Amino acid sequence: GQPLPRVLSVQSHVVHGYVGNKCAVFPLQVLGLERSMVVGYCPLYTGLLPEKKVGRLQHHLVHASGNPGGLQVRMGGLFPPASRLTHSASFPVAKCVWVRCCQPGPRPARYTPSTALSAQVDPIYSVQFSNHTGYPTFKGSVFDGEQLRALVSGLEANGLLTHTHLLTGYIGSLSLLQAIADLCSQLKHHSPNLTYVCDPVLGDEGRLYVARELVEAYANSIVPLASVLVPNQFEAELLTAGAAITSLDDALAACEVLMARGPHTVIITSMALPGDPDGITLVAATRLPQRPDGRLHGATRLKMRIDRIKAYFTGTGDLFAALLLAWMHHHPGDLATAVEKAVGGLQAVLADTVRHCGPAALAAERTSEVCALRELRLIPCQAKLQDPPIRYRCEVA
Ligand code: PLP
Ligand code: PXL
Repeated sequence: GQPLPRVLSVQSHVVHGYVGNKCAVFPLQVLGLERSMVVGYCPLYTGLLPEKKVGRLQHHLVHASGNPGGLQVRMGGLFPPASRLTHSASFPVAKCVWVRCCQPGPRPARYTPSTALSAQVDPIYSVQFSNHTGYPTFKGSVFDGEQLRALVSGLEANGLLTHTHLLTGYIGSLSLLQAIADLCSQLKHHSPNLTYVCDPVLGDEGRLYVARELVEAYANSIVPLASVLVPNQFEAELLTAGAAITSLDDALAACEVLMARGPHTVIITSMALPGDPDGITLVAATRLPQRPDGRLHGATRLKMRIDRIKAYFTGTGDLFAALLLAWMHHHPGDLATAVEKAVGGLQAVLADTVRHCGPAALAAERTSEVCALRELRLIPCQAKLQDPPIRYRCEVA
């Protein structure tokens, strides 16, 4: 079967608040890329298992998995009809799990220990700052390429460089970006099917917030290595030699240009189209075959219009990239569903944050207090990240 996901996420750390890895690690963990349970053999048990028993169950299942018995474990909710029960599946650890036997039978003589519990998210911090850079001040330090190489060599020496996914966001320095290119090649050596989800953070709305030299480095060294590229409108323009994107067709053309250089999937995450000041348009294109029974019956060019939320937030792109990675993993061959769930989770967090921060959502002056009030409310929205309310649907572009 599929190797269990292990994500290496190279992004910012902030002590207070939510950008970079603070926006990525928790969502990836609660979306099942951390501890998932592998379902094994259970001749006896049926019913709802309270939280305090989950640990025991988990322990038991680790030892029981890998055999073709037939137990289903699900978080909450109802079981699928018996005909849809499979021998094994994995689900995130939740407060309650349903357990039901589907194929009682003799206990096998030998249990194969599962590796499910080693599926995990490993963060590397590209910077460590007190808070995000939109606050009136910030303190901290930036990681460089040499420091990244040191960590990677430690992982390698212990046989820990076995990640199935690489996720990168804001990278402040050219030397770190070059080390990431090398890291990616090294990871591919161990996992030829590595999925590299790259948010090429360069700037937004016409403003560059990294050194110029990074544009070229992304275009030449990183884009060819990426599997899934998630630029915003400005970044897509920069990476396609500056041609303005002012229509859906321009956006699709930019996706083609970028895909031709390597990535199998390109999603322009937020575009302002002329004539639609109240909307944000997302455009997605993929070379991966899409399931005919998926949300858009195999379509590989998608668009989605989202109502613009009138508020200023930081970290939304980071959260989107993490959610997309998780949902693409859970819905292979159905990019439309993955995008809908990622957008649904993000919108739920934004709506809750707006509700919570009141007038500060719209304050033009970025005082520390305003910035702190606008921090994304990821943790209170855990349930909505896991089961996102879907208000926006993809359409065929
Ligand atoms: N292990 C397995 C396979 C189970 O099905 C259960 C179900 O209860 C447990 C462990 C723990 O439950 P109990 O404490 O009821 O034995
Ligand atoms: O969300 C992007 C981001 C990443 N890392 C740091 C930031 C920001 C945005 O402000 O300050 C340190």
